[in-house]
Amino acid sequence: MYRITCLVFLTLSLIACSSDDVDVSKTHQKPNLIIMYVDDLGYGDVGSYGAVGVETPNIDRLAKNGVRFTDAHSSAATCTPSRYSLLTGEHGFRNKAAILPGDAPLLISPDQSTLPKMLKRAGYTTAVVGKWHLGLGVDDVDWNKDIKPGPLEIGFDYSFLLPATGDRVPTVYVENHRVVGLDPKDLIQVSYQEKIGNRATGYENPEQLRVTADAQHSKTIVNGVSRIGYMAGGESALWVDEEFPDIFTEKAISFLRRNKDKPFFLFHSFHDIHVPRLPNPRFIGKSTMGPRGDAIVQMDWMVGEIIKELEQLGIAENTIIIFTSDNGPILDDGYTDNAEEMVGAHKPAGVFRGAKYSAFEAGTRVPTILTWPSMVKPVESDALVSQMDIYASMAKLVGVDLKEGEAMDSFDILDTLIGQSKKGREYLLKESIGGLSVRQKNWKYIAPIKSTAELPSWIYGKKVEIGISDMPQLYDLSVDISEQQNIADKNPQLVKTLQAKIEEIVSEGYK
Ligand code: NG6
Ligand code: CA
Repeated sequence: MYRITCLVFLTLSLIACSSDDVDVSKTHQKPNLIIMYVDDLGYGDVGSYGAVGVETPNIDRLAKNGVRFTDAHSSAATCTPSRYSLLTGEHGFRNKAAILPGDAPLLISPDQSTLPKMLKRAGYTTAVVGKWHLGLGVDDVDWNKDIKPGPLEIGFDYSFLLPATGDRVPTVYVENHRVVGLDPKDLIQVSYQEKIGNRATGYENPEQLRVTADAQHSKTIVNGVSRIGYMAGGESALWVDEEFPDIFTEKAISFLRRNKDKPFFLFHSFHDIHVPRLPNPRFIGKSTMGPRGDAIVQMDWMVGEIIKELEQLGIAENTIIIFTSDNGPILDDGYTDNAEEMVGAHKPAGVFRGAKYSAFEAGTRVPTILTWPSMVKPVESDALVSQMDIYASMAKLVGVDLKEGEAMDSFDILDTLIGQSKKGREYLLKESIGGLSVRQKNWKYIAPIKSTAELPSWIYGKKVEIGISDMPQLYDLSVDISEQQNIADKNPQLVKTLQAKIEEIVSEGYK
């Protein structure tokens, strides 16, 4: 009861503060926010969501002490659109967000509203550490000069990035505007079209590889692993994949230490458990599932280090942690790392059908936990929520009035996110490879496409069910959680209504 009263008071006082007389940025109680954004982590991949074959004690501790969501979603079944939505509060398709190459320009315009900018209006200091994959610069980025616009131009005060993905060049870190450790006499060149420079490639020199890869991942070899794209130069700046957990943790912790006395937002964006999965040697063999499981153990260790640091700094009580993933799980995503062979009884997607890329539930339904020790009591919530809703909900919490059109697909569901209510969204549109689907309560409708020939060709090599077809699909998740019985034929009226709803949300937004 005390917590509820306290929270209501806090929220109300912050809202009151947002009017002219009091400066909210001076309010002591404003909570810190850390979003721990794991890459490709499936619903069933952590202990508190049913994992076998890997233990995740730190994440399980979060789940035990916070709100554990069972129907929470990324906005899309792939990375770039999900990240775009998390940071802007709008669907990726509104800005044609799709999986970006490593040399793509910045997808979010410096003129756009963003979650970190909104929090800065409330006095927060902001940082992003880890995977970016939202593009950098304009046109052809020159990696040897100031790389901008980037995170600093869209609301982050500090950034330390893995620019795209672990499997894409350039394989260097970018801190604020600069590549870290670059030798000006050995300039970086990147191409996604043709081979440049003398570095070996996977297709020419397979004997140099530590892991074999598919054709797309067989270009420039760095650290014994071939990547997507070609890269020349920058030898002194090349990353070592096995160092990711320590380097990203160190950068995140330094940010926490520097900002412990004032409200901050840290977007802690993990490389794990994306491919290539090359965990640090101290995590090898710590699961029964090979590199994919060991990468989960490594990721859980990173979570634990942050929690420990918050406790040591004395700021854990008033820090909100949101732990979640950018899309569902995938076993083989281009490298032969035995993920399929060693999965055993473990179910990466839990009971859900599909995987990363898929319109079925597993594409976007991801483990999602919110903790806030001083305010939030442990509870399980089956509310339908989206990562896009963090934006409007946080705005409410910190007393920022959103501008007209800002975060247009984001709902203020603060009470639900902090476990005070079980009321979720009425509708949630989802993007997956090739198409759109919509949830309305327990109904799931997947819109048909004219022809499956519209799907990108690389997807056919995948052993995942994309879920999109040329037939309408309707599932009743209340009795068919694994989407096995397509009942579209029996419910033509509902199919029509949900198809119209998709078109309405696309053209006008949610009403
Ligand atoms: C795909 C890659 C895949 C992965 C994905 C991005 C191929 C065949 N597949 O295009 O390996 O990199 O992009 O993953 O190239 S995500 O989690 O960042 O969306
Ligand atoms: Ca991803």
